[in-house]
Amino acid sequence: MKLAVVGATGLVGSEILEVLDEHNFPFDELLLVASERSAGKKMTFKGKQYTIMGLKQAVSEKPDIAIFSAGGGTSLEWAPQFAAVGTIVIDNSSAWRMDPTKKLVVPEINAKDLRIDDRIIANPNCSTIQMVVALNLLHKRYGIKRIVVSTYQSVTGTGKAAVDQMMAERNGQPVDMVYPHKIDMNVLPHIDVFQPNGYTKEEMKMINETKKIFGDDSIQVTATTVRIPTMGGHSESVNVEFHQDFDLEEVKEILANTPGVVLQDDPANNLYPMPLTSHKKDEVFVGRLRRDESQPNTLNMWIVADNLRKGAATNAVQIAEYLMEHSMA
Ligand code: A2P
Ligand code: 11C
Repeated sequence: MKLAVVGATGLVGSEILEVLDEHNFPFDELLLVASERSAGKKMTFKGKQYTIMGLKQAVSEKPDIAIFSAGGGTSLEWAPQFAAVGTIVIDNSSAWRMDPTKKLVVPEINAKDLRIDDRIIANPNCSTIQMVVALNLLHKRYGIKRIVVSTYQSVTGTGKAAVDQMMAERNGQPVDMVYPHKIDMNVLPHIDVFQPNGYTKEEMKMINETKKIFGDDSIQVTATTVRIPTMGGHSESVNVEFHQDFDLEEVKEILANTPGVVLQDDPANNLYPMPLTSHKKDEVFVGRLRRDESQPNTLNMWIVADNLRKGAATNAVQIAEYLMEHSMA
């Protein structure tokens, strides 16, 4: 089993390596791949030194699986070249997600749709993943009619340069601006680029990807995505209207039994999900469960996950694990 991590030097790439290590992922050979700028440099993983290679060399090595996290442009150009030599690409970028010929996979929900000849598999956007994981079994039980989501997203979602901007602002150091405004002590209602309809691309990803993952275009979704000066994970306020009415105690029971979800809902003891307590965890944390008293069949919930973990690295590694467990790679 030959595994390539493309974008190994980046924020998501290094998280992938951590998750592979924690999960004891069974590979025989590991290829660490980055841009030609990094090719030839050394990196250590599990006490072993690796020489970083460029994409051309990595393709010639014909890995069984390549987990890509090196931006959409790199994926568009290189994923088909890996696929052509028989590699299964698990892609973290947005490049292939809405391509009708590609699966958009959250293992807990739709890994069963994967087929032996899928060569490029898309990993959804982080803010989408944590929301659909939390809603998965509730959707099966009550049927989602409409979702209204507002996010509070970590600067780690933008990459290392954004973390550097926030910390430089906080420490009074010279700042290289990544965002159009200061991020520390601020809140930006702006993630990714604005679209002609006034929504941002991040908001449209939440809308379109949710429908594709659940395989249900009738689900109505509206989103406001917001960047906040935190690092541990993304938080979401989700208002969800179901077709059928629910019992709050049953909702809690369903969530407690939903794969990948940890219920943290004990307001009397100040227990609710937070980025600080979700950091470096693979699970999605759910709390603040309340009936929306302004409208029938409607639930308010608060969902937090480490965007670099379940939102990116963990989900991609879980797809690779599924492929191995089902002898598809
Ligand atoms: P490199 O370190 O050589 O630039 P982040 O989002 O945290 O900035 O990380 C981006 C990751 O994608 C890095 O590992 C980076 O490698 C890699 N990358 C960026 N552009 C390319 C490219 N054209 N080809 C291969 N890897 C790339
Ligand atoms: C953010 N969700 O937090 C973005 C990062 O489509 O994979 C991931 C972008 C993507 O800024």
